[in-house]
Amino acid sequence: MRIDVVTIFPGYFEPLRHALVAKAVEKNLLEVYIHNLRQWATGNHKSVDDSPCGGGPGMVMTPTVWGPALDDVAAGTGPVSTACRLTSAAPHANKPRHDDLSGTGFSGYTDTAWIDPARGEAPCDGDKPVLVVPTPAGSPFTQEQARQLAAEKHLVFACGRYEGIDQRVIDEAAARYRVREVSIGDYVLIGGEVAVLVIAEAVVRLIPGVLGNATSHEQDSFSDGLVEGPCYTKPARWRGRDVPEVLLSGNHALIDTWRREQSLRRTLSVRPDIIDRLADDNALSTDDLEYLAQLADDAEHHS
Ligand code: 6GU
Repeated sequence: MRIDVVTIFPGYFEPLRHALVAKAVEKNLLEVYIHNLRQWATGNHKSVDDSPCGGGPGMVMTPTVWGPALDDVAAGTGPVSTACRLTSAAPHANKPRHDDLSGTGFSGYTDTAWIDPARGEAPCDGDKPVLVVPTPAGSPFTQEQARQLAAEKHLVFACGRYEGIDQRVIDEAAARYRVREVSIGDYVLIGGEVAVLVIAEAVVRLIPGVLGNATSHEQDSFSDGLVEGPCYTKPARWRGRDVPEVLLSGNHALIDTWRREQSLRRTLSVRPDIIDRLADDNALSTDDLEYLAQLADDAEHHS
């Protein structure tokens, strides 16, 4: 996968040179390029914003800078043609590793183009890169979207600051990109940079080969719609608290049932909306429903 990020604060993306994303870069599963939007600014002050049409507070990022920037990122032209790849901060990072997947038959992401017919996209649009525009006015970013983005070959992130980017930039970019305006939650950040770090981490960990254990994200929160229950490690007793006995029983059928129940219990407690939705979609088993009914019963007897 290739990721391009356009921002007026390239320094925000230093964390990508560490930990998991850096691992993906080291394993040649990922290339990351960070571009300073000001490279496309003209005029003495290299300004990237202007006052909002119709009045109001703050500033709006101007289409005359964003337009050429996104053209160059899509085409690999201009400053993009000579941009430096982000490198891992780890020593020896650019030497091949014993677990390097290149040449092991992993053949890229061509078969899973994510098309959104609701946006008037046609199947041939699958060749276009996905332009992710983080904004509190976007549709909610979910684990399902992370999975879809992880199957893409080329993601471009456009970080807005101030009140946002002139909407014509986003509308017009649909000629060269599949555009996704996404929000990471119901609160307002100062700019899109931190949201891009969040989205990039959620996506990169799902690229095949990035996580050590191929099945470890099959058990993630949200992979089956529920949040995960609690987890434990040794020692079996710590400060007078015991690891739940079932986890030490070696009975994997019992353990699976217990984990499912813990997951249901925690989801009901922190995200009752998820339980309601899964029930409406008939996505809960008879066992699940029985356990939830039992929880409701217990709650009744305690009140
Ligand atoms: Cl994606 N961007 C900004 N600027 N603020 C946000 C957001 C994104 N998601 C929630 N708040």
